Amino acid sequence: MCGIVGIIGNTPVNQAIYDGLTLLQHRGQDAAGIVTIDDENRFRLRKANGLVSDVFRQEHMLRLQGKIGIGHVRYPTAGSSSVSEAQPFYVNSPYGLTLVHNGNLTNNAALKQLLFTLAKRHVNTNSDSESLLNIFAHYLDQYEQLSADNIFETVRKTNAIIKGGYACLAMIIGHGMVAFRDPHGIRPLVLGQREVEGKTEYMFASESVALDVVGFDYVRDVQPGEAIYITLDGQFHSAICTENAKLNPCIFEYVYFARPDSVIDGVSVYAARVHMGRFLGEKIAKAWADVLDEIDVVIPIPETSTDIALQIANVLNKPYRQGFVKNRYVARTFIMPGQAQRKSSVRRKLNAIATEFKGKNVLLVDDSIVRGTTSEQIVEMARSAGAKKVFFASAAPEVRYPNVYGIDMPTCEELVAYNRSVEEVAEIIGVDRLIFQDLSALFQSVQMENPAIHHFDASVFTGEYITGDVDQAYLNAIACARNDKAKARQAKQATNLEIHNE
Ligand code: PIN
Repeated sequence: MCGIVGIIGNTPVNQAIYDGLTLLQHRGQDAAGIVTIDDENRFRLRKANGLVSDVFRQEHMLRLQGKIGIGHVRYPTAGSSSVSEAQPFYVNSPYGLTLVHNGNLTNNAALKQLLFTLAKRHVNTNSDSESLLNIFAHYLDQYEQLSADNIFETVRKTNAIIKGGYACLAMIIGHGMVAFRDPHGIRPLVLGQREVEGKTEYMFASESVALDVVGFDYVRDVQPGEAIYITLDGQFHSAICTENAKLNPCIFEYVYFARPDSVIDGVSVYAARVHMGRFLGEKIAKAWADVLDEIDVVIPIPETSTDIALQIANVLNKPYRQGFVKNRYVARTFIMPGQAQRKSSVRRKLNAIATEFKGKNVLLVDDSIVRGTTSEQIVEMARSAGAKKVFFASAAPEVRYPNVYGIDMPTCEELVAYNRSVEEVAEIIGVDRLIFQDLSALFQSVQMENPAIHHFDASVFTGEYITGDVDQAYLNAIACARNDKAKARQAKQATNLEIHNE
C-alpha cells in the first residue's frame, strides 16, 4: 500500500503536499517523493528512500516551486526497495508527464513486453508504476491536440489494457492534472476543494484525513473507473472511462490500513472498526460461553485494535485496560520487509505493563493475524509479564491468500492460517484459545456505514480475485519475487547501489 496526494491551485503547493504526505505516512515509510511544475513549465522533483521528514529538507522544499504538484509515500509491494523505484515517475514525451500510483498491476510483465513491441518503449525498473506511466504516455501521444476528451480516451485505453488495483495522479506539462481510479475501485482516492481569493483549488488524496488537515473540504470519492481532469486555469472535467465500473473497495483499508479519522467510500473507518468490535464481542459471547467467566480483562494490541477491543469489552461487560505501551519514537527498521528484522523490531515497539497481566486471564485483541510472528511474540510478552491464560481475538477472519492489489501480504506459505485450523494457529502463536471474526460480520461492519457497497475486494480471505486474471502461475511468480529472501537480497542490492552512487 502507498499514499498519494495531488494539489492544483493558485498558491504554492510544496508545504501542503508535504503536510498531506505526512498524514499518509502510515501508508508507507519506505520512500517519499514530490514533483511540482514551476512557473517556467519545468518539473521540480525530489524523491528518496526514507520518511517524509527525512527525505525533504529546507533546500528541497525551496526548490519544489509551483502551484501544481503530486506526491507519494511508498510501501514496497511487487517491486523492490530501490530508490530508482521511488515515485513520482517521469517521462519526457508527450508534453512531459509525471505520475504517482497507489496499487499494483497484475499484468506488469505483459505490459512491459507490449510497450516494447508496440511503441519501442523501454521500462527500466520492475515497477508497475513505470509501465503504467508509459502506457498512458503511449496512448496520449496518439492525439495531435490535447483536450479533455482525448485525455479521457487515453484513460479509457489505459484501463482496457492494465489490470489490477490502482489509484493514480498524473501531471501534464502545460495542461494540468489527471486523477483516475481502477474500474473496481479497489484502492481509495478522494477529491477535495477550497476557495482561495475567489478561485477554486483542488486536492486529491488516498485518504480524507489529508484533506481535513491541509484545509480542503471533502467533496467526494473518485468513482471506480472515473477520470477527473483539472486544467491549469481551473476547469474541471470528469468522465467514467470504462465499461462495467463497480465499487469493490479493499476491505483491509477498514481493518487496519487507513487512519480511523478517514472516511473512505462514504464509510467512517472508525465507525466500521467499532462495529467490528461489537460483532466480534457478540461472537465471543456465544462461542466461548464456557470460558467467559474466566476472562479477567480485555487488552488491545495497539494501535488499531484499541477501538475494536473497547467494544468487545463493552459487549462482554469486562474491564478494558491498556496493557501494552507503544514506543512512538521507535528506531526505524531499515530493511522493513525482512522477516529477521520484523522479529526483532516487535520488542522495540511494544512493552507490557506487568501489573495488568500478573496473575490474570487476559483477552488480547488484534486487528488481524497475518504471519502470526508478531502475535506469537506479543503472547510471549504477556506470559512473561505474568498472564495466566491468554485468549486471543482477531477482528479480521483468517488471512489465507496473498494480496495482489497493492498490499504487501506475504505468500501463502508465510501466512500462518494458510491450510491450518483455528486450533493449529492457536498452538503456533501460543494461546489458550483463539477466535476470528466471521467474514460476513466484517462486511456488515463496513456496509452498515454505507449500504450502497455491495462487494469488496476480500481476496486475502477468499482467494477470489476480482480482476479475473490472477491464476496460480501469477501467484507463483509473485511468491518468488516477494519471499523474504528475495526482499533481503533486493534490499542489499539497493544499499550497495546507493553506496556506490555516493
Ligand atoms: C498494526 C496493525 N496490525 C497488527 C497489522 C501481525 C499482523 N498485524 C497486522 C497485526 S497497527 S502478524 O495498529 O497499525 O500498528 O500476524 O503478521 O504477526
